[in-house]
Parts: sequence; structure tokens; C-alpha cells
Amino acid sequence: MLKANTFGVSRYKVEGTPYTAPQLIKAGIALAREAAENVPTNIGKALVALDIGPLGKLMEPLGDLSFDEAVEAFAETVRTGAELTDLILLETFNDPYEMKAALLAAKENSDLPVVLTMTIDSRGRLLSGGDPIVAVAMAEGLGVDLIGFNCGFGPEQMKKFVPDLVKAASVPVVVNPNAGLPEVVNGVTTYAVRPEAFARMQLDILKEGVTILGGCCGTTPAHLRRMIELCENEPIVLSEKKERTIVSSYGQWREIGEKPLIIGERINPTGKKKLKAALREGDFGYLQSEALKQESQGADILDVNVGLPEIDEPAVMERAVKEIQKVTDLPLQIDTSDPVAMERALRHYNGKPMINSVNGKEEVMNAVFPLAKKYGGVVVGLTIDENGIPDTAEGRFAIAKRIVERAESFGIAKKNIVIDTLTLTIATGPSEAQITLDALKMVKERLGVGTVLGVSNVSFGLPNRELINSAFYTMALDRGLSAGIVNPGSRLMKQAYDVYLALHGFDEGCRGYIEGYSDPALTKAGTEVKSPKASAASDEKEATSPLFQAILDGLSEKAKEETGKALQVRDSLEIINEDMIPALELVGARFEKGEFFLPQLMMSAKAAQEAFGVIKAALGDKPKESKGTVIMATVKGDIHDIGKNIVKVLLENFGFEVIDLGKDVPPEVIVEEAKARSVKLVGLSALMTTTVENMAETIRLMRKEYPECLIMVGGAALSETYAKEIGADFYSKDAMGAVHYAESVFG
Ligand code: B12
Repeated sequence: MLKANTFGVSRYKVEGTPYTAPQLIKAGIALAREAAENVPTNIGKALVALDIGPLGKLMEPLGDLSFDEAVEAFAETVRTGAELTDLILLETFNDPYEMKAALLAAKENSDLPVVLTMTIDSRGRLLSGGDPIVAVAMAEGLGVDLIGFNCGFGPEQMKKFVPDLVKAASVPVVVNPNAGLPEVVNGVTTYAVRPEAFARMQLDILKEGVTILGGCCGTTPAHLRRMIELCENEPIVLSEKKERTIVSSYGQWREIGEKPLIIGERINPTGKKKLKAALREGDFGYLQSEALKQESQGADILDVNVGLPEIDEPAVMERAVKEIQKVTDLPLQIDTSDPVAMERALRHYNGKPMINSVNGKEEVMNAVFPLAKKYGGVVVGLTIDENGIPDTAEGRFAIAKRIVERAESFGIAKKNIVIDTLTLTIATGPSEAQITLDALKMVKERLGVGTVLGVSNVSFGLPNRELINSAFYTMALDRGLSAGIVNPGSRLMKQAYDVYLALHGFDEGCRGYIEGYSDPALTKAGTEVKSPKASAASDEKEATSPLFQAILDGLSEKAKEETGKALQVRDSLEIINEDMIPALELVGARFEKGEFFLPQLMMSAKAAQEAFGVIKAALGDKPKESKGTVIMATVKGDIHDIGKNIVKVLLENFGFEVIDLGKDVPPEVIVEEAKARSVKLVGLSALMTTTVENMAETIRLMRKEYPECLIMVGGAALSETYAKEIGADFYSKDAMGAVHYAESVFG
């Protein structure tokens, strides 16, 4: 297979060149075609792949490229190249959302087979913090034909991640490593692994159950030739179809059918006044906090239902899914009976969701199954049809069987169906609970699919509902319930669940039980479940205020609201120093420990920036008279600017004019600007150990080109000693220090 030289082409990457993306794509394919035609016939027919790489822009919510824009950019490439090539290769992807956009564009605009290879980091993680299984679940749901790894590192480092990929994938697996880890020798990137060693390691990888091998950066024809010689007589192994029922987000996945799961039921407006009001007013911050709360109470999956008669459900559903995914990486269950809302949510969801629901009605199956087939997901089938809900277990089982068969006729594998045998209240029919449970057992045993139940309906119309709900929950778990839709905050429900896990051997050494139930105060009925996260984090700084917590959770709206409240009683500097900075420090510490990933880091940064926006507005107009002009910049290679912006606003408030050169500013630009504007004082900020050297470089250049300019420095990566070492005139650990120094300079 030859790859057309189209990897780096997209409408965004050609900006500023004299070419359009389609021109370059066609030219790249023409060259590959020509080469393919010249491949000697004894080697066989060479296929030409339309090679597509990432767009080079971060997608929402991490960056500003929307999902629809990304799909359209990939679609342009696919429309241009598909007819001229034999397959599509999506390479070097490490953001699951971008993988989804590219896969969708490929599938919507061509019938070619699609190969997806991702690039993982040394911990085997994607940009979003997820492992490759989240990508396998999503990509297989979207119809990928082959999946694997490429780039990043060599075969030696890649090998340890291959078995998990093979265990998860039902489609054939591809592995294209580099010729080792890249090393810069005399300014040139080199790769140390020689052809013989590369080929031997690839042979080992092949034996793990991989189907296709290749090479990425640093591999040469000699590497590939030797690899083919060593591997060509090995049998070709195709992946076995896996029967695992997996749902995922961009960061986590859950398997249905192993340990029972908890689906959090709280994001559903039925009977919830506050949620109804939030949905009507577009207060998605409320939905986010409900999501976080259920996550901390132990939910595995979150149900999202926004059905209210007076709202635009498709628009609200899409937004709700996006907003919830900004703050939690738990997989979601998209719960709607409106196929338009369902499609919008499925399209924009980042992962492989649960789809709630389909039922035995032909009309509903014809509307929902094509969506599930196109976007992927695990579909919940309700045992109701045109004749209503059968009042026998056999009747419900028959509908379940029909749903599974009809799903298969749409090309949806049985493993991607779970059945809900419907809970009705025992207040109206004495056998209701038994019928549901008998049907559940039949479905589990005879159909072999996972089961789901909305548990709390069983007590509708009765007093002290949790008593009945929790007993029914235990009975259902005992009959094989795979996932209960419950309130994870209910103490009795959580107890029923935890005790069940202990009794059924899902809680090794009863550790979870001992941890959760040693304190008698916590086992009182009616109390809300305490967040296990809060206790896990006890070695860290506790949340000191609601603003601190909002920044930690990445909740922008809440952070703004809490800043407004705090400003009524506290001084802005105190809020910055006691809430904002410590919260960001904790985020940074969790990031360093590998507990937080880039999405959380970015959402917290955004919340802090929004909070600071409120402080800035409250500080009011800056004085008209200028005491002097200061240039502020974050140094080259560093995009952290929250601290620099705080310094800027304080300087302005104390009467200085600030020329803000922004972030990632090269030394030459800073020096030229200072010189051109005859500025007496420059403030530099750097937050990373890797960028303080650029700060030193800026100071060196300034001393050479414009020695009369004074330089103050700051940022978490610095210390007084280091600042002295690199020749800065002044260092301060906080923004007020910058103001005092400016006062002394212009004083
Ligand atoms: C928020 C944040 C981000 C945000 C930044 C958003 C933005 N617009 O700024 C985002 C998510 C984009 C981000 C990205 C990355 N980050 Co970051 N990030 C942080 C975090 C959590 C907080 C930084 C912050 O804003 N603090 C609050 C502000 C107010 O504090 P401050 O900047 O220190 O400023 C105060 C003082 O220092 C002083 N001050 C600041 N500047 C100046 C200037 C002068 C002249 C003076 C006098 C005073 C002064 O006044 C300010 C107010 O008092 C830190 C963790 C931490 N503990 O710092 C990591 C941290 C800095 N990031 C880190 C990393 C690794 C990254 C990434 C590489 C992650 C990745 N894998 O992509 C990228 C880097 C991209 C790049 N090339 O720069 C590491 C750096 C590690 C290292 N070895 O140096 C840290 C330390 C986290 C960690 N523990 O691992 N990050």
C-alpha cells in the first residue's frame, strides 16, 4: 500500500499558500498512482491510500474548532480524493473527537475502507486522557475497518500497548512504529533503530495478533524490506470478533455485563422543579453540577434526558451533551424519544454512548436503528410494542427477542443491545415487580444480552419509596441486572449496591464495604452519599470556598457567579491569592500526578479566566493619567497567560499604561517593541521549566540591544535566585510586587 503525500493537507494548513487543499490532494494522489503503476508485477498490485492527518487545530472545548467545522474540513479532503484512491488512512490522530470527525467525514462521503491509526503517549494515553480502548469502542461504532497505532515511538515502546488493543478490537489491527524514539543530533532529528532490530521487534508484535505492519518516521526502504523478509511466512491473523458490550466517552469506558454498573438518573426533568427551570432558562451550569455530583457519588454512566414540552429539544440536547462532556468524562446515556434530538446528540457526543431507547414498535425501530448503526452506541430496548407492555414475563421476553433480531437485520451486533424489561409500580398491580424480574432473568439467560432497569418506578405512589426501591434493586441485581438507572446519591440505594457487590465477590476483601461503612454516622437512611473523591483527596489542600471548587471542577458559569458573590465581601487580590491561584495549583498538581488530563486542565484554566474577567470588571476604569508605560509578555514557547494578565490589570489599575504583547512572544519581538517605543520597563512571565531558558535569552538580547531597559520577571517556574542568575533586575512572586517595582521605577 502506498500512501499519497496528502497527510499534511487540509483547508486550514494551506492558508497562506498559493494552493487550495484540493489542488495539493490531487497532485499528491497523482504521484502515488504513478508510483503504484510502476510497482513490479511480481510484488502484486499496489493500493493507494488517501492519507489524512489531524487538522492542526484544537477542537472544542479545548480549542475553538467546532465539531461541524472539523467534519466539513475532512469531508472536503475525502470528496476530493476518494474517487482517485483505494482506501482512506487516518493517521497520527490523538484526540478522539477529531478521530470521530474524520471517520464520520470518511463514511459520509465515500464507500472506501477506512483505517485509523492513533498516536499515544508513553503512558499509552490519548490527548484526552483516555486509553486506546475508548477510541476502539467509538471507532468500531462508526464503522472503522482497521485500527491501530502509528508514530510517537519505536516498536520497543509500542509493544506493551499492543495486547490490550488486540484484546479490544474486533477489526484487524495495524502497527506502524517509528524507527525508535526521535533524538536530535547536531540539530538533525535522527532515529536509532536499525533495519534488523526494527524487523525483529515487528515480528514479535505481529505474533501478538496484529494483522498489518508498517513503518512511520525514520523507517527507510531497508527497514521495511527486512521486516517483510522476516514476517512474510507468518500466518495472517485476523482479529476475532469480541462480544464485549462497551460504552465510552473520550476519557473512560465501561463494560456492561461484568460488574453491575450505576447509571445516574438525576439529569431527567420528570418531577424535578430546579432542573426544569434550569432547562427553560438555558442554565447548563446546573446540569454540569448535577453531573459532577453524581460522578462523585459513584455513577458509572450518566443518563441525559432534557425532554420538556416547551423547549427546542434537539438544540437543548446537543448543548447539554456538549456542556456535560466539558466537565466529566463519564460515558453518557442519551435519553430521548425524539429521533431528531437523538441524532444531534449522537453526532456531537464524544465517544460511544448508550442510546435510550428503542422499543418493539416497528416505527420506532425503523427510526432509531439506522442512527445507532451510523453513529454507534449501545441501544437500550424497552419491552413494549404496538400492543403495549405485556403483562407476562414471556410476553416481554418475546419483544426483547424481536428487538435483538431486528437490530441484527440493521447490521447492529447483539452485543450492542441491552434490554429494559420495564419497571411498573407495585401500587397498581401486585405482580408487577415479579413480572419485570422474571422477564429480566429470561432475557439475561436465554438471550445473553445485558439488562437495564429504571429502578425507582417500582414504588411510584407509595410512601417511603427508597425502602421499596432499594429492596427491589437488590432483587434485580440478583436476577442479573447489568445496569440500574438509579439515584447514586440515595444512601439506601448505594447501600443495596455496595452490599450486593460484597456478597457477590465483586468487592475484593470487602475493601469498598469497609471503607464506606465503618463510620456509623454514614449509614443512616436519608443521608446523602458523601463524595468518595473528597476523601481520596484528603492529602491535598481541601476546597476552601465555592469559587475554589468551581475552578477545580472547571465550571465557568459557577466560577463567575461565585466571584461576584465573593466580591461583595472580599478584596479582589485576596480572591486571586486565596482561591484562584491555590485552585489552579491543585489542578496543576493533579495534572502532574496523572490524575487530571489536558481537558480538565483547560476547563479549569477557562473557569479561572472567566472568574478573573469578573474581578477585572469590578476593578472599574483605569486612571486616565499614565504614570509610565510597561511592556508585558509571556516568553517564547509558553502559552500560560493568566498570571501575566493579572499583573497587567493591576498595573493598569495603579495608573500604568501596559502594552501587552501576549503570549509565546519571541525575544526579538519583545526587544524591538521596547526599543521602538522607548519603554523603560518590561515584565516577562514564564510558567514552565522548559521556557525559562527563553526568558534568559530575552534578557541577554535586551542587554545587548537596549541595555537601558529594566526587566522584571515572574511566573510559577521562577525563583528569586534563578531570576538573579539570568540577570533580571527584579523578581516578584506575585502581581502586587510588579506594581511596587513599577512605582519605584517611575516614582
Ligand atoms: C492553567 C494552566 C494551563 C492552561 C493555561 C491557560 C492560560 N491561558 O494561561 C493550559 C491548559 C492552556 C495549560 C497548558 C499547558 N500546560 Co499548564 N498549567 C496551568 C496551571 C494549572 C496553572 C497556571 C496558572 O494560571 N496559575 C495561576 C496564575 C495566576 O499564577 P502565575 O502564572 O504563577 O502568576 C502569578 C505569579 O507567578 C506572578 N507573575 C506571573 N507572571 C509574572 C510576571 C511578572 C513580571 C511578575 C513580577 C509577576 C508575575 O503574578 C501572578 C499573580 O500573582 C499550572 C500549574 C501551576 N501550579 O502553576 C500548569 C503548568 C504550568 N502547566 C504545565 C504543562 C506541562 C502544560 C502543557 C505542556 C500541558 C500539555 N501537555 O499540553 C501545556 C503547555 C503549553 C505551552 N506551550 O505553554 C506544567 C509545567 C511543568 C514544567 N515542567 O514546567 C504545570 C506546572 C502543571 C504541572 N504541574 O505539571 N496549562
